[in-house]
Parts: sequence; C-alpha cells; structure tokens
Amino acid sequence: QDPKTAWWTGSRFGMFIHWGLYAIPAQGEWMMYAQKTPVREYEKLAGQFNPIAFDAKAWVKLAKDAGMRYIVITAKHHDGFAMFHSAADPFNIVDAAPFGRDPMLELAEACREEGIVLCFYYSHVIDWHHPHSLHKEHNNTWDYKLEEKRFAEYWEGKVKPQLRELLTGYGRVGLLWFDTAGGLSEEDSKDIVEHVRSLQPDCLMNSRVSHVMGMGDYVSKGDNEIGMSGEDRRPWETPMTLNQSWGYTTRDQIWKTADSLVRKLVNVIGKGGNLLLNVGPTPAGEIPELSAQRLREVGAWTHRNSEA
Ligand code: FUL
Repeated sequence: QDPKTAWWTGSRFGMFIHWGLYAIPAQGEWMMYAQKTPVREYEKLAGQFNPIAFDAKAWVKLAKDAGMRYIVITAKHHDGFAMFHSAADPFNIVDAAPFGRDPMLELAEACREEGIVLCFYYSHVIDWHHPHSLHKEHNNTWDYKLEEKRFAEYWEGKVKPQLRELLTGYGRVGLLWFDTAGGLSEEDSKDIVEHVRSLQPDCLMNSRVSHVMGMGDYVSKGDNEIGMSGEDRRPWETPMTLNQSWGYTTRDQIWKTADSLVRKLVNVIGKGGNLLLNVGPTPAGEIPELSAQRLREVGAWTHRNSEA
C-alpha cells in the first residue's frame, strides 16, 4: 500500500459535484457542445449566474451524513468556465458573474472544519471556450478553426496557470480529477503530472490525466462501471450518478433507489474500490432535495450497519 494513496483508499466513498453555468439551461453539462452554442451566447449565462442559496457548510454536512469522506467538485468542466477566482482567465465565477464569491474558497474552509478532503475536477483537454484548446474529437468547431489552433497558448496560458491557482490558493487538495485526455501527447501528459507534483507532491491524480498507459495514481473506471479485470491490483474508483446525467437537468428523472445505491456501494467496496457518487446542484446553488434525501438514506443505512 502506497502511503500517499492510503487516505483515499481508506475513504471508500466520496461526493462528486458537477456544478457550473450549464445548470441554468438544465440540460446537462454537454449542452454547449450538443447545441453548438456560440461562445458569445454561452457567456451570457455567466451574467445570469447568481447562486445565492449556495451554502458550503450544508453541502459538506450532507456529504458527511452520507458517510462520504472526500468531495470532488468541477473547478472547470468542458465549457471552460472556472468556478473559482482565476487571474489566468476572466471567464470565471468571480469576474464574470454577479455572484462575486469564490465557492471553492468557501468549500475549502467548510471541508477543513469538518475533516472532509477537498478535491478538484479539472477538464484539462476539452475547453469549448478557449480558442486554442485541442481534443481528439470534441472541439468547438463552430467558433474556431482547427487549423488555427496553437495548443501551447491554451496549455501554458490557461491550464497550467489555473492548476497553479487551484494548488496554491485553497490549502491541501486531495486529488485532481482529470477527464477526457484524448489527443494529449505523452510529453504534455508528463508535463502536467510534473507540474502538479511540483506544486503539491501529495496531491493524487486519476488515470484520466492521460491515455498513456499507467499514468495517474489510481484508475478511474468508466462512468458507472464497477470492478477491475484480471489481476490488476491498482486502486480504482467508480464515478456514478444518482440519475443518468452529471450536471443538473430537469429532463432526466430516472433516479436510482436508496436500496440500489446501497447495493452498488457495497458491491464497489467489496471489490476493493471507491465510489464517487455525483450530485448536480441547481443554478440557485442547492443540491436537489431528492438527491439529498437519497444520500441521507444511504448514510443512515451505513451508520446502522457499522454500529451493529
Ligand atoms: C465524462 C465527461 O465528459 C462527463 O461530462 C462527466 O464529467 C463524466 C464524469 O466524465 O467523461
């Protein structure tokens, strides 16, 4: 057992939070891409984003009640909007939205008080807002031309500076959850891993940091996929949603029951993995009551059975 990953493998159960501008149209976090929304149009959502009901303490308390030990929240998803104050790009919640608060700072403080480990999701390759991000397939081709891409401008000008901000301004970051690395070169993959290590040597990284085999400190399974194959002994985690989408949506009302969630949790833990269970907060900043209720039910079951 690697001492660096011990806190994480011992945690077993974490809260995943997909929260961003995409909560406003409420059609999931891929909406911008699916509808080819022009950047100038999408930016208008920031002008409306004012989640005044956001209460970091309440979210952390809910995670705790559910029996979760760490929180992974979208600091930046594929739409490129930073949910933290960023000097590297004004397209962020403090500079571009009327809200004017940095929810990541508030969460960091609430987590510290409650002994929950705060972690950040960061979409390092897909970024539909930035003119120079470049992914293998999912690019913003309605605003930008592929042949005009200068990837280094995105990498050095946004990704690395923003990671530096996240790793220097919020205290200890338990792990960085990277995603959809399609097309990232081996050289850039190593570069980002070294960058993170130089800033917080103990911060873990998931395997989605790169498609180059064996990178990352643990294996992120496919979405909702449980278990490792063969004799692979690396630590692993299943990311799972309560319904069928990650970002808040009013369309998807197919919810897993508390009973089914408990079985999935036991299944994952029994096979030696971690479960990262997702909630999608509303544009007002609240975790939908039905999701909160499910998590509390799972927590109640866990508490009952750990006392017995
Ligand atoms: C996927 C992303 O594209 C989804 O939007 C979501 O974040 C999921 C956890 O990972 O690869």
